[in-house]
Amino acid sequence: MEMTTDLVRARSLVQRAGRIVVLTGAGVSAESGVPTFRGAGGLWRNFRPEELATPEAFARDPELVWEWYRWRRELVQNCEPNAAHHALATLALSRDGVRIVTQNVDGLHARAAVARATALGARVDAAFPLELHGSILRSRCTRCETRLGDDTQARCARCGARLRPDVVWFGEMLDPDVIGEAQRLARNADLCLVVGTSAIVYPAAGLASLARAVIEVNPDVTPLTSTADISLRGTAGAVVPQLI
Ligand code: BJW
Ligand code: ZN
Repeated sequence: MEMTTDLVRARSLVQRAGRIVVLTGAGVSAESGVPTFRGAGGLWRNFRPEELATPEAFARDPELVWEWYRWRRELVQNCEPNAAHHALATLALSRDGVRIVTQNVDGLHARAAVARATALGARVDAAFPLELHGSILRSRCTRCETRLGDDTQARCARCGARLRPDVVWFGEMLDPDVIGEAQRLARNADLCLVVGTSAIVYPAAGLASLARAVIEVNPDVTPLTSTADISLRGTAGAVVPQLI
């Protein structure tokens, strides 16, 4: 991508912003090989994600839903963070006041954070994302508070109830502490950098409009495009490293 006027303006906005919230979606992981939800390759056995990522689907057919999640766990474990994850981790580690807030459940921001922090000899915390929709790498009990790392057992060792992926499905509340913290960060931010989200799923999509300025990075137009201060049409892996 050549240095367009928009890219030059966007770089200067990033440089001048004191506080930045980075809001990411599935598009940031597309170049790592993780399929997005709503684009080509988003289907699994002809199911749309909206048909499987719901409490109703899990109640109806937990084995089918688990099969989808096990397939996705294995897929993301065989993917690597890409240039966009690494650039964002570097930004968060190299400056105060930058926080990554992700809708993704794939753990790739956290893996990039560990890799960059190790390389820079920095503390990793600043680059760990707030995970709005949880993580497919964890399971949790459907009855008690038990949470587990990657695990294949079907039932909770403590209470015997069925385990489920530790993610937020449609119609479920986000963790109030997590969304509350994300909203506080966005309200105080000079800039929200929105990368690779269709911006149709709420309350995550509402975060951008809380910040003073918005830069969007997406190959396609989204509901945020018309109100964004700068809209950069391109892929995360190509644009984000040039921006930072
Ligand atoms: C690239 C690229 C490249 C491609 N580089 N970019 C207000 C109005 C209307 C409805 C609601 C509302 N408030 C709440 C709702 C209901 C609902 C909702 O938002 N529905 C809308 C769809 C209309 N929200 C909820 O249910 C939420 N809960 C809630 O609000 O509780 C209170 C409540 C309950 C009941 C009623 C009302 C209120 C929970 C939402 C949970 C979302 N969960 C999922 C699944 C997580 C687990 C899993 O992964 O299995 O989260 S759904 C799925 O969508 C996933 C994602 O995080 C999320 C967002 O998707 P994302 O990341 O934007 O991906 P895509 O695929 O949509 O887009 C990819 C983008 O990347 C595209 O734009 C591409 O162009 C781009 N791209 N390649 C950069 N290389
Ligand atoms: Zn339990």
